[in-house]
Amino acid sequence: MLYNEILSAKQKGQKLLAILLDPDKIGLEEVAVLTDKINGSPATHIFVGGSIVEANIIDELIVRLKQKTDLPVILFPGNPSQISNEADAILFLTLLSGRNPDYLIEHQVNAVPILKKTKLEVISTGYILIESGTQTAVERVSKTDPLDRENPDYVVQTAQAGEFIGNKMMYLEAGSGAKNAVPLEMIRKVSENIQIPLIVGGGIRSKTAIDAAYASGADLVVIGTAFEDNPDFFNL
Ligand code: 1GP
Repeated sequence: MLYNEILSAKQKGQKLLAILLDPDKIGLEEVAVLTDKINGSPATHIFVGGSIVEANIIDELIVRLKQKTDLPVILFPGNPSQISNEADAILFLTLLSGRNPDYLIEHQVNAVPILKKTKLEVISTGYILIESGTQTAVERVSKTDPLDRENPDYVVQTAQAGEFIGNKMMYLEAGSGAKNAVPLEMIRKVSENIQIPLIVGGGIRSKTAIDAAYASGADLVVIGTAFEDNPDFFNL
């Protein structure tokens, strides 16, 4: 099971890296080349998802990915229409930073009949959006406000609430293409106060920033835009 592998990596102090592919932003004809780059990178996982993707594109994208890589593919869905049985697992997200019931329970309920027809491993994941300097797609689509980047204690409290509710992982998100990534001090405080694996993403654009996130306590870092903009990002 993928979750057990992630948990065991955390326990051993092995850091994980996911490359996020947004099917809206990449053409199917690019997949073969991108997968070669991913195979030559330190990535341990591929996340697939975006705020406004159609399901039929996702299926085809994952089929093509799987032809070229053995890395696990985990869905990172914006809504229940983005579920594909071609993937290995799904982050079953709860937007803990927001107060929009659609993203707290409505989408999750609607996803169940779809998930029941798949063999996807479902990984309950708390999702906390942190203010990043400009409005991000997650804020726009979810119609929620991010949490204050100057108030790490409230973010810790939110992450702990998610852990008490039963989330198996926690995702600190600045938003794709964020101007400012999640503050390192916030990563540190959250990681010191939860036991479950900590994912960090949004606005991370350099190897130095990836290492700083790991050093602060991130177990898995997500890279989307930096790889999209330059598929040779990891070879520089
Ligand atoms: C977005 O955390 C991911 O959900 C990745 O963000 O595109 O800024 O790398 P970037």
